[in-house]
Amino acid sequence: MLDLKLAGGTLVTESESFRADIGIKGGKIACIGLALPESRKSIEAHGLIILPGGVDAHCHIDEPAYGGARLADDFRSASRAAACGGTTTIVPFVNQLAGRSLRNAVEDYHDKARASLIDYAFHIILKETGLAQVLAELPVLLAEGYRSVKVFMTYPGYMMGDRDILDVMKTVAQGDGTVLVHAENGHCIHWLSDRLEAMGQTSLSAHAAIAPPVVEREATHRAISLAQVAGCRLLIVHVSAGDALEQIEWAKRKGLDVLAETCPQYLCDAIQMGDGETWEDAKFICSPPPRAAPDRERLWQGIASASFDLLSSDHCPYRFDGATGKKVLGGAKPHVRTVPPGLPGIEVRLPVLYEAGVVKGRMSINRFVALTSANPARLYGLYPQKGSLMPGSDADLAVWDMTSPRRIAHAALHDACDYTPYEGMQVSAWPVMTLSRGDVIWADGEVSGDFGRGQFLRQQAHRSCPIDR
Ligand code: DUC
Ligand code: ZN
Ligand code: ZN
Repeated sequence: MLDLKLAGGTLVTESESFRADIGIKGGKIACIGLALPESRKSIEAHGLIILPGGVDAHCHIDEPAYGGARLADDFRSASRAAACGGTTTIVPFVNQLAGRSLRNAVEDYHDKARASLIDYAFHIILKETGLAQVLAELPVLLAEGYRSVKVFMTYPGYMMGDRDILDVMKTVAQGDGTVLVHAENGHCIHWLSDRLEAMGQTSLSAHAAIAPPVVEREATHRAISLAQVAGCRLLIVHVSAGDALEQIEWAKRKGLDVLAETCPQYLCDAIQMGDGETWEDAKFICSPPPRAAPDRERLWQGIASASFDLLSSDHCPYRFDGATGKKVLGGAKPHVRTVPPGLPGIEVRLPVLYEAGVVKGRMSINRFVALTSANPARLYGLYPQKGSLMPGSDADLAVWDMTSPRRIAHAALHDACDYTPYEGMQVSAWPVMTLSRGDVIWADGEVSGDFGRGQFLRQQAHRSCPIDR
């Protein structure tokens, strides 16, 4: 006897789309087919499309304040918003804390994550100091399933030199992990920023000029070279520019172990600031900066040619109003140096990418599943527990109504931020029901399920989940 049956829907995986019922037992997918055993409960899914729940492998939740700015979301609100947008697994970031052990930071973050509605794994973000202790602690943490470590090539307090990055890469490689790199050359950014400021160019429109594609391209190539020297698997996160993508394609052609991620804000025409003079434009400030149409088109080509391995939200929700978000340092007009970079996007990631990608004919729905669910699960060692509709996988499902167009409005979203940069964007489809390990947690516009039901996921060594290139 099954616990639950979803009957009459069309199932979509990364490789095919077909009509079948899904049987669920003990939180797992028990069977798929057309003549399933009896079930205690049944959900009618006729006319609906069933995808593996989304895996959002890049989101910032309840991290320490940076420059006085605080993220709006804790695990409760972020996991709620994720679920309402069809995402069933999140991978946010533990931050190394000054003067504390990494173990301590991981334990703190576990305490915060106990409020989650959905399952989660953790990446670790490193700072520029305390490396000796980090290198001593990492091997055990990697073996325990914290197998992805992010380093920065920019930002005061975070910007690591090449030698330190090499040490981190070697240690992570020895623990079968992946190094994530924020690839922007901080020296160039600070130098350009000083020069533009001296010329009086401090409006938000200067952001793109302070961090132009060459700054991303150079850092991307350097990160690739460092990873090659250290023999480490590398993932370049939030790629925004065609020139950076070219370096990644070069590395992939050489057979290097290099993976790449981009995000909706680098692909969608909707992400366009005005002249940079008003606070409204702060809603579009993230790093790297969103580029113009030719770069967006180049990234779409990279998606078509499988140069990108995953699509994540980089949800980084600073509130627009109030003193702890985008306006943390205030002022009558925004100043490019003082607006914290980051956009909210955990709930809209899937509908926005479905619209801009599948509806616009730039990728198949199966490729959409691969990039937003199966691949992130694979490359972070969570597959096939997550990202899959196979019997034995967790019954994490997103049930989509492809015939329910709507305009995105922050008022209808479920995060704790106070705006969406996609306000007013028309989308054709939305996940109308989300199941996590067989529990319905979002349906008919209502969130259900207990906060705190989410479980921590240890990342397996990526060699056990090879990614199809
Ligand atoms: N990098 C991120 O990954 N997210 C937000 C800001 C940043 O610089
Ligand atoms: Zn980053
Ligand atoms: Zn990020």
